[in-house]
Amino acid sequence: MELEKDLHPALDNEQFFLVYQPRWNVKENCLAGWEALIRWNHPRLGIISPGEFIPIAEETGLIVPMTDWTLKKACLQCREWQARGVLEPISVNLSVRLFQTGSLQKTVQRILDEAGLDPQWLELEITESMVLYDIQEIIRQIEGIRNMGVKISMDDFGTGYSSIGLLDMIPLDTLKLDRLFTNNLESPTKRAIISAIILMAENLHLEVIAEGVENQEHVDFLLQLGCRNMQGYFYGRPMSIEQIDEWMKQRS
Ligand code: G
Ligand code: G
Ligand code: MN
Ligand code: NA
Repeated sequence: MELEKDLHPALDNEQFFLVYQPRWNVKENCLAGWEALIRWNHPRLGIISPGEFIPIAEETGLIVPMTDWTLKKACLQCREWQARGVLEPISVNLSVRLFQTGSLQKTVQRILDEAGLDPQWLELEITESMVLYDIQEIIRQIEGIRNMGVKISMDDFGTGYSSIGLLDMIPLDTLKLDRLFTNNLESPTKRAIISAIILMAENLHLEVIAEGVENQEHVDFLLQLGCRNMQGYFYGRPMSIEQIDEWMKQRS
C-alpha cells in the first residue's frame, strides 16, 4: 500500500509531530495534565491521523522506534513546561506491540533519564485489547514500570473486552472512560453504568477521567455522577506547542 511505503522513511525525515490535549480537573478548575498524540505530516497528503497509520506501523514494527521518539519528545516537552512552572503529568499512548519487545521498561527508564524527568510525571495509556495477548507477561512488565514510579492508565475503558475482570489483574492508576459514555449521557442505562464505574474506581483508589467532553451539558451530567477529571474539545482540542502557548495565555 502507498501509505506503508511512505511511512518507513517518515521517522528519519522528521515528518511526525506531537499535539497535546489538556486534561481538566473540573472540581478545582485547573489543568490536570496533557495527553501526547502523534500526527504525520505527509509530504503530499498533508496531515494524517494516527487512526490511519498506527495500524500500519504496528504491522511493520515501525511502532517501536516511533513510540521511542514519541516518549522522548513528550518527556522533553514535559520537562520544558516544568522549567516554566507548569507542573502537570504527560501521558503517552502505548500499543500492545511495545510489550512484545521485552525491553519496554528499560526503554522507558532510559528515556526518563535522558530527559531528566522524574517518573511520577509520566503516564502510559494502555487499552483493553491487550487481553488478546500474553496477559501475565504484560502484567509483569506493567508492575515493573509502575515500580519505577510511572503511572498506568486504561484508555477507552468500558468498550472493549472483559473490563471489570482486568481491573482485578492489572495494577492501574487511572481509568479513562470511553467517549461513547459521554456521548450517550441521556441514556439512563449509560448513566447507571458510569456512576457504578466511578464508585468502583473510588473504592479501588483509581482516578477517573471522562473522555470526549464536548459541551457544558456533558460537564454537568458527569459532575453529577461524581466525575472530576475531564478531557475533550470543551476544554481543549489536541494542540501544537504554539497553540498551547496561546491557550495558556487565554486561561491565565
Ligand atoms: O488523535 P486521534 O484522535 O486522531 O487518535 C486516534 C487514535 O490514535 C487514538 O486511539 C489514539 O489513542 C491513537 N494514538 C494517538 N497517538 C498515538 C501514539 O503516539 N501511539 C499510539 N500507539 N497510539 C496513538
Ligand atoms: O483513544 P484515545 O482516547 O487515545 O483517543 C484520543 C483522541 O480522541 C484524540 O486524539 C482526539 O482526536 C479525540 N478526541 C479528543 N477529545 C475529543 C472530543 O471531545 N470529541 C471527539 N469526538 N473526539 C475527541
Ligand atoms: Mn488515549
Ligand atoms: Na480514549
